[in-house]
Amino acid sequence: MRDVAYVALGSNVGDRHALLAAARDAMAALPGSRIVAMTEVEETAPLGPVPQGAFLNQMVALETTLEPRALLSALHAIERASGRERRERWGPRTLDLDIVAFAAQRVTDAELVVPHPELPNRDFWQRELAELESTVKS
Ligand code: PH2
Ligand code: MG
Ligand code: MG
Repeated sequence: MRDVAYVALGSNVGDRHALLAAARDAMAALPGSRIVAMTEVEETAPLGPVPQGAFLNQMVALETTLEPRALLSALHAIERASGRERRERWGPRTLDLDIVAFAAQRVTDAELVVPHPELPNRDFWQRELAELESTVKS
C-alpha cells in the first residue's frame, strides 16, 4: 500500500545544510518512495536538557510503500551513513530522522511509537506537519 510518512530532519553538528540535503536525496532513493512535499529548513534553539548548538530542522512528506518499521530501519541506515554515532540521548547529532506521523497508522512497540510522542511538545513539528498535510491532501 502507498502511504505518506511525515519525517522530521534535524542536524546540529557538521555542515548542517549539506547533511539535510543528503538525507533528502537518500530518502527519495528508498525503494517505492518519493518526497511529495517539504517544508523550508529552519533554525531552532536546542530543546531538552543538553546544552548544545542550534539545530536546522525540516519535515518532508514521503510517499512510500515501506511499512513503518522498515522505514525506521532505512532511516537509521541513512543516519549512520551521515557519520552519526549514538552517544548521548538528546545530545548533538549530525543527523536525526524521526517518523512524526505515518498516514493514519498507529504504532507502539519498543523501537517505534507513531505518532511521535514528542509531537505535543514541539511547536515547530506541529506547524510543519499541518503545512504538509494540507499540501498533500489538496
Ligand atoms: N532534537 C533533539 C533534542 N533537541 N532541539 C531542536 N531544536 N531540534 C531537534 O530536532 C532536537 C532538539 C533530540 O532528537
Ligand atoms: Mg529526534
Ligand atoms: Mg531520532
